Amino acid sequence: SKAPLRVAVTGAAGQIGYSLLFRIASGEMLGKDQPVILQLLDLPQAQQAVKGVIMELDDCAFPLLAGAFTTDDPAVAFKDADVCLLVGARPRSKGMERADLLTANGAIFTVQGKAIAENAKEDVKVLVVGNPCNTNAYIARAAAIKVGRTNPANYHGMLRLDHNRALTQLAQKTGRPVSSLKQLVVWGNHSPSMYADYRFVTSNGDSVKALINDPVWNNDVFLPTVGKRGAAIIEARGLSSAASAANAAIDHIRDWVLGSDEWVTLGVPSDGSYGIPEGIVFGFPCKCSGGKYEIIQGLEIDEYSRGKINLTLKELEDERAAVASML
Ligand code: NAX
Repeated sequence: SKAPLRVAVTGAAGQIGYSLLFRIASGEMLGKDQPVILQLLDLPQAQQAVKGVIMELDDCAFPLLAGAFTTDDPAVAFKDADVCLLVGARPRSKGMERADLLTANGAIFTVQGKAIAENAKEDVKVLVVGNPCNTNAYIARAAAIKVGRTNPANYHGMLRLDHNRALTQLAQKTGRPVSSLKQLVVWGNHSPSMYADYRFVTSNGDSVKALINDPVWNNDVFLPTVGKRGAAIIEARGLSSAASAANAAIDHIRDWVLGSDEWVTLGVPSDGSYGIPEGIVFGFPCKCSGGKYEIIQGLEIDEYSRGKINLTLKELEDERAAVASML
């Protein structure tokens, strides 16, 4: 049987953690034949709660769960990690300005990026879920690059929830099964500025744009619905998206590690593709195989799309400027 892989999860006591950990332990992320060890990180005051979650993990008797521990020390949590899911972040409190949120998270993700680069496996795969996830990933990557050792291409932000949200909107609009929809991409920042782009989407060979054939739906319904979905969930549930966010994190890592023939949206550090400045963590269409990903090249960017991409890029450039002095 396979040797266990080590999966570090931060913010393990939180609501996303509670949806995520059980699915990782049951093999849904890394494969039904792949044992895992869960290395959980949370703040000192949350250690007791994480211990309770580990008791429940124990009580599932998952055949693939080869171990689990909790710590408040990033060096311990990231030791020899193959995959790091950075879920814990500083939430925006009442009256907190956006700049304060960015710097509070900057402090967390510089520490964690450095600790990953010093302690994890050299080919570690890192996915930042905690918001603002693109810029947090950018910060962790910058801190990791200073240390060296790990692969700078492997610091990602999570756009997959936006991708999945958009897929279901398209399925409901066309009446086609979600599994039939291929070639969706969500460009940019995980924020309402994201650009969910269905110009290339097909369903069993049919163009979804042609099937929808409604010139105002994109601007008036689709983009606002996907862009403001997080707020709509909070409004309905009284709590932010958790199970769907955990599901998206599992999808992102599973496709990256185990491969995907279809396009997937990954938030990855730009290599300059599509004119996005190098290093900005941006939603791109990607293909994955052999544990590696590549950005799909050569897609036509029309004037409307360029405008949308520039807006979401501008937001990320502003965030980058706000944290520049910390890096
Ligand atoms: P919770 O508040 O339920 O849990 C967060 C946990 O993180 C807490 O247990 C807290 O103690 C811990 N934590 C805080 N700072 C930490 C640190 N420095 N090191 C380790 N642990 C730390 O939040 P939850 O609902 O689980 O959401 C977690 C994050 O995901 C938030 O930042 C949220 O904004 C973000 N989201 C990102 C999404 C995405 O698509 N990228 C969607 C869902 C979600 O909004």
